[in-house]
Amino acid sequence: MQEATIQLVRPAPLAQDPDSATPQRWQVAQIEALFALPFTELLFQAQTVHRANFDPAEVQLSTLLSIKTGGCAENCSYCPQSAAHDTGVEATALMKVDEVLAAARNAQAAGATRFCMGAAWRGPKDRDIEKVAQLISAVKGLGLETCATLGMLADGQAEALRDAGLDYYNHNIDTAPDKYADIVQTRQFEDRIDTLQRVRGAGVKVCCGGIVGMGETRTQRAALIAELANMEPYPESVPINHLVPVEGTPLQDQAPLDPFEFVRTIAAARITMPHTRVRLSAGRQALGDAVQALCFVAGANSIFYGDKLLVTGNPDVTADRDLLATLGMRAA
Ligand code: SAM
Ligand code: DTB
Ligand code: SF4
Repeated sequence: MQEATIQLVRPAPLAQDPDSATPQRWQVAQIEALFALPFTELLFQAQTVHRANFDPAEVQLSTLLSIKTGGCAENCSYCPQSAAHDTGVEATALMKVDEVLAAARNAQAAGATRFCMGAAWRGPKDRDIEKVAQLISAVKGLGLETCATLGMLADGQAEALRDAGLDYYNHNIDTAPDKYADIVQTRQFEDRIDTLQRVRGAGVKVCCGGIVGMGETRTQRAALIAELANMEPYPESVPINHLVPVEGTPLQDQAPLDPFEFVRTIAAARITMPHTRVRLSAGRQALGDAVQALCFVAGANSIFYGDKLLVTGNPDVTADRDLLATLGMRAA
């Protein structure tokens, strides 16, 4: 019964793109067909896939720390940390080991299992990598999983991070390939793919997702999910951010996305990437508890946990604990 329903939206054998050297697991049109399902049907399918792979009551908790804030040379139109936008975010130096360790200990005491260190760099210099390597080793020494997001990596840098104890590298593709140039002009979509390949090549796990609510079409949301799902292998961790429109950025006045469309995006990620951690990332404050609960039904099973993201707000730790308790869910 369940299998028959799934076959309705994913006919076998899959049509292949004749120009592609490797088989495309998902065509954009197939993912659009998922988005077009009745909402209840889509959530049923997503929950079915979710239960086959995860305990549906468990949520993994990752805490973020901005180890080097602001003054970034890239012009990402969503980002409050770009030097190109007047957002009032002050540029800071890289944090010291003892400051980072104190934050990591707090996160661990609050129940986080992964600690993600973010730096507002276009890409790190080799001397930055040496310093971040010390931070990674120190955090890893606490028994936390480590994640870093430092921008584009050059040859050898992913290996150096791996040797320091890095478990995951976050590097988002952010939007559909054909929307990318509207959102960022200082780099190309392919630059992101190059770094992701370096991360994979070094044997570091990949955390890669995107942002929805930037004025993209539904087809472009489907294309974002297709790009992620067709990675070989697909990322171990997929953060889905809802745009936080920050004053001073070019997207400050972007109209909010229909929340059901956000939930559909989560469901499409779950169905197309059955084993990945799908993470509710930026924008949870605006989503509210009821929409987040729908996202858990749709297969989200990770959140950014802690009172702050990098520079913008996040639900506070007590609110998240209350939400999980209310829903009868627990930290993984
Ligand atoms: N500089 C590095 C990079 O771009 O990969 C790491 C930090 S960057 C802030 C990490 C991610 O945060 C971006 O790829 C984007 O997905 C997300 N992000 C930044 N600003 C956001 C916003 N206003 N709303 C939603 N997500 C945002
Ligand atoms: C991700 O996908 N989202 C996080 C994390 N990876 C690095 C960052 C969200 C940033 C939101 C805006 C801010 O606070 O700067
Ligand atoms: Fe810089 Fe990353 Fe922000 Fe882009 S998203 S401006 S690369 S910190």
